[in-house]
Amino acid sequence: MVKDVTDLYREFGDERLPPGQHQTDSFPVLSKGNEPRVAREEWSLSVTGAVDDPVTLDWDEFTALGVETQRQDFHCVTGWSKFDCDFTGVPLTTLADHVGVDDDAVHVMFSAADDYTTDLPLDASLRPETLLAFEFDGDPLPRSHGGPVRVVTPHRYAYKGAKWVNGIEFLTEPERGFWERRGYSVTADPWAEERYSDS
Ligand SMILES: Nc1nc2c(c(=O)[nH]1)N[C@H]1C(S)=C(S)[C@@H](COP(=O)(O)O)O[C@H]1N2
Ligand SMILES: [Mo]
Repeated sequence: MVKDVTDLYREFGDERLPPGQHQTDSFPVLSKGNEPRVAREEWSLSVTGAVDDPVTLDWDEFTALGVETQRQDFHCVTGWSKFDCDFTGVPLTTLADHVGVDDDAVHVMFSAADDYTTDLPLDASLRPETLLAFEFDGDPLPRSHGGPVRVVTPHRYAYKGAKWVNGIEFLTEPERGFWERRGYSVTADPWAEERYSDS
């Protein structure tokens, strides 16, 4: 069963396509550098910081948390949007319930095997649409798109979704990730065109 969340834009704007974006049917790849090769059997995810029970999950422990498939849109800050992407994965909210997030957590830092990081306020992170995705359109997520596991954030520009994700840290003070340190927006709402940190 596919949960269609493509109408989430109604919360943020009038049009499904955010301002300044154009639609594409292809799925471009945007990676800052080398694309790490990580096998499912070697992959693990550490969840640390302001939580009751820090954990490192392997593949079986991760997928046992509970998996769902969502139909989502994908908005890249460079201007392209791709509609109707079916991603299968574990919602971040499910993982957060598993570790127990502390009351003083306000922000989240995601890290990846290519040393990419990205940060997002807690409320924008803990939405039902934030998925740790491992399948795209029913197939294992291709390595170029972040396989074995990447984060997707259909309510935010796609640089908030760390490909090859291997760490999630709940923070009591905001910190900035790779692009956020280079001038990109912390909040990154596509319908408000929050592309840069000074806009
Ligand atoms: N680990 C990692 N995650 C990343 C990136 C990256 O370079 N490394 N690029 C980000 C950017 S800028 C975008 S637009 C999306 C692109 O995802 P795609 O290559 O699947 O289209 O991944 C984001 N996540
Ligand atoms: Mo991007």
